[in-house]
Amino acid sequence: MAESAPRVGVIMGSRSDWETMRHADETLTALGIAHECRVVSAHRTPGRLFDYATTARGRGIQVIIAGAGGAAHLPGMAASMTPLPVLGVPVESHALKGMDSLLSIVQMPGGVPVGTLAIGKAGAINAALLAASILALADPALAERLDAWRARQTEGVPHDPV
Ligand code: RP5
Repeated sequence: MAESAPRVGVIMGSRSDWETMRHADETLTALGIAHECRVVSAHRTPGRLFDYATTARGRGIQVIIAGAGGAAHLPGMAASMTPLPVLGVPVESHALKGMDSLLSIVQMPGGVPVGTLAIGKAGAINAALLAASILALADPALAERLDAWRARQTEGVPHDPV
């Protein structure tokens, strides 16, 4: 089930985003999807962002998950430099609870899409699941693993509240 070359690139603006973005990493791992995780800051390492976004497709990356907080330009700038689907995760900021991150990521101009997820952990998990859904369109084995993951989730919901 394990894959080798990364198909999903998980990038984040800072190590401080890892506590959120590790949930994308863990979900991709649970689904057996080869991926890589990198710190790439739109503001502090613009050259690294350029290199990452412009070479991702050629390296075999098929979906990019980008998480950032505050003035969260990473997903949009990545999307501006690659035709790959980019899924944006707004990281919860201290000052504005992630509303700044959300609005920075979601309000893209027509022509450069970013699929924006929920703020925080739920967004990171769902970005990984959405990446899995995209890849599963052309990967029947992954589609089966995703179906099984969803079935386990459904079975794990208790009937009783306590
Ligand atoms: C953004 O600024 C990062 O994505 C992070 O969410 C936020 C704060 O970064 P640090 O100051 O914690 O490195 O670029």
